[in-house]
Amino acid sequence: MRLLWSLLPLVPTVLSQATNGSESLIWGAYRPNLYFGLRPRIPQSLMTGLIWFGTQDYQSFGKARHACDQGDGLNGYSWTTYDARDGGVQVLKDGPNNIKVTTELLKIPGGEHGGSWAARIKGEPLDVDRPSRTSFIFYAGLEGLGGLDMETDENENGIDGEVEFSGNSPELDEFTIRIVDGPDNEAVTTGSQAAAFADRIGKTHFGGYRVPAGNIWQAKEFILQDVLQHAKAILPAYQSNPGSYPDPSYVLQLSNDALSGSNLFAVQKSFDGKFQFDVLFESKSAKQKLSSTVLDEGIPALAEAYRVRFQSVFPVPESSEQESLQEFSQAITSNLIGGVGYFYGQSIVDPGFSYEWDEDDGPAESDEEGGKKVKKGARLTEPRELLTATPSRSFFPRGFYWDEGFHLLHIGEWDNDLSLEILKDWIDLIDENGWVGREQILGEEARSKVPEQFWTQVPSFANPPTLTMAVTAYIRRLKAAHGPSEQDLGMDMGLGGSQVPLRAASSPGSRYLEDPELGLSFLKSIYAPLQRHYEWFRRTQRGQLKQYGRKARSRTEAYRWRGRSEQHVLTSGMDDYPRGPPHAGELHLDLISWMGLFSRTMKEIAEYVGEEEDRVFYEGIEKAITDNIDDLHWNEKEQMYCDVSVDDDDESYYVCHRGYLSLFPLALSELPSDSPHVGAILDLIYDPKHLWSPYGLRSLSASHPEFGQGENYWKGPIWIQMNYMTLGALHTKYAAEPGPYREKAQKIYKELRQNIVDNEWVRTGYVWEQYDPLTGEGKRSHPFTGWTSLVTLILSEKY
Ligand code: 6A9
Repeated sequence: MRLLWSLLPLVPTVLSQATNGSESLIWGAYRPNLYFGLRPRIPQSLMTGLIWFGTQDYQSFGKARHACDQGDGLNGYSWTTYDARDGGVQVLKDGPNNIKVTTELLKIPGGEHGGSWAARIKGEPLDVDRPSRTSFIFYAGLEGLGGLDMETDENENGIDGEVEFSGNSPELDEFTIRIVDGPDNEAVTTGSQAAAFADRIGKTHFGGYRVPAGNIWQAKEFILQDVLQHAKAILPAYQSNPGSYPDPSYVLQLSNDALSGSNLFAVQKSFDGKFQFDVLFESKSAKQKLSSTVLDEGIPALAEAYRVRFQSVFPVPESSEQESLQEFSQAITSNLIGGVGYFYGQSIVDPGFSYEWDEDDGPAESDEEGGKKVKKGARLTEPRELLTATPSRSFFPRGFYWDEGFHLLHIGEWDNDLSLEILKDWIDLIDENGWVGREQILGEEARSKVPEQFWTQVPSFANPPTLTMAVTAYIRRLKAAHGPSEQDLGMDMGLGGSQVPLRAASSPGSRYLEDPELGLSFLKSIYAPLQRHYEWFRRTQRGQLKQYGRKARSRTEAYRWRGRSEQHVLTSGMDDYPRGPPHAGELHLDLISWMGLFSRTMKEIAEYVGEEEDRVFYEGIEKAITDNIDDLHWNEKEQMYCDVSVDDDDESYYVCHRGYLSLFPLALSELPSDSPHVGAILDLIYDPKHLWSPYGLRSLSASHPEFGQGENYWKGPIWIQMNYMTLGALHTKYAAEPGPYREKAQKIYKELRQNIVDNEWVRTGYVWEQYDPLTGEGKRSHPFTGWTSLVTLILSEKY
């Protein structure tokens, strides 16, 4: 989308970095837990945010908006356009305050310190026949070294016109922030006691605070406290006659006082009806003077360029609904990328924790006896940084390991190099033993969104290894861009010659796709940590084979999730999916299948980086795994794949629960197309008594006694990632390769894809964590963009 800048006469044509380098990723909406929060990808630096409340009454102040919260009762909020390099547009419908808020961000490259940006915050009543009175506070706070100062003349009544701050920090260098009003803002002027407050009406109010290091993320508390103090100073005078209380917009104001040495500043504007104001951040070394015109012209150009490119990267099949599907697809993609956050801070680990059945030989020995070299007890780690997508901006605004593999498949199609930057950060989290925590709760702000009992991560617990899917997807794109064309390979797809669409076309300006040498050195740089990670899985999640007699062809490949409890296998990602009782001898079908995928992807990576010996090694393990999936996990009587375990008499037995677990060997393309087991799984998939619903595949068979029972998290509800995996396997393998089940696979593929697309939530744009297996309605956390954003890939058939 670099072409955008050629459309803008205002912006110098010689831009320092018109590439997809990491320089263009320094600024972003990297506080996705907030409705609108910009920060740079720098550990301690400038943090900005937006707070607003209604002034139609006093109560609405108690519901001031800042961090995304389902309890705020917004009628939806999502980026509708968002590109990490250029910026985007977000629409927030605040029904309770009768205001539709739009936040726009335009990133403007230039200079040596991450560039400049311009943000516009505007609003209009949702219902023009009802009042819409609001107050908006924009804040900027500086953490770490440097300074921030207000340059504007002010007095105790506030500020007229533009507000300017200047600041500096080691990484951002010198910058200014200006806050500029739109043309037609109106303040409330007619409320009760207007005359008494005339001097302050229509002014911009402000506050400056000295906030201790590491506490800027709590800006809302400091700022609203100031408003409250101000209100408390005014209101007692009216207490004798509550009917005489001033209009809230005259009272709920910042104090217009900034302590010297403040590192957090807030600027407040109050409106009656429609409004607009801009925040212009100028990086001094870019030598550009921004004005509101840059937004007037830049945002429509960005939105149009985005729309056009979106249609070519993620085409939606032709139908009468093509346009609305396109809009949905564009919004979930934008919100996924607009939901990328930058996190920095310490996390909590407990290396000594384990359940009694986690150990192969009974409970772990304690330190004192010298058996285990780990120290028990939770402790803080060194601070770590992470750029990552987030599943849900309100509920889960942080990184989740197995979610991220799917997010990266999607992001990589839009912005290859962004997906590699994120991947690299995750790979840097792989510790010296090869472990990565499932949930990345880095720093106090992230921790504030998590109940304490979930804070601690355990370095012997895993999560499905999905990150390498992002690596092999990148290798595919590289090959498409530089390898022999499909035509050369004698695979002309009937598209009329050489114009086979290359995936590389989806990431214009991608340095890592354009330069195969750079690509190769990137892959080589992540290869060793990936190997360490792989070995960690094979070592720590190994299952015992001794009770399984001579059944297994491979004597090494069997796996078991560590860290399960009686009720949950959180590590598997399918938290309450039915399993057998915990036992050191149980073997998990999903984990051995994931290890098959991990081995296959490592094989492909080894091949690409030219590690022939390793390639042969991974291929061998992959084969041993597929052998053992059949030998250990196939139950001929039930005609399904199952977990297995060991009873009190040391006899092995099957643990069979029809549902997502049964699909794994197929969903991860581990069965040959002509295996009769493919036929059995397809029957299970297509049976409405079991997994088939008009809304997608259910996690548990509708005929299972536990269907819909208990927590009912993974006991029936429809999850989009499992549907995506199954569709992918059908599309790329079982419906594509000749074989006895091909036709059935094609039919199921077509109908399942249609069922997903036909869902009501696709039409309304309200996306949820999961969907009801009987009605298709959204369930649990909302909005929840991760998982469901895969619908973009399903629509455009990118697997
Ligand atoms: C609980 C409660 C505000 C559960 O999407 C992230 C994960 C998935 O990886 C997993 O497969 N979700 C799925 O079963 C959400 C996990 C939330 C755990 C933390 C904290 C906070 O409530």
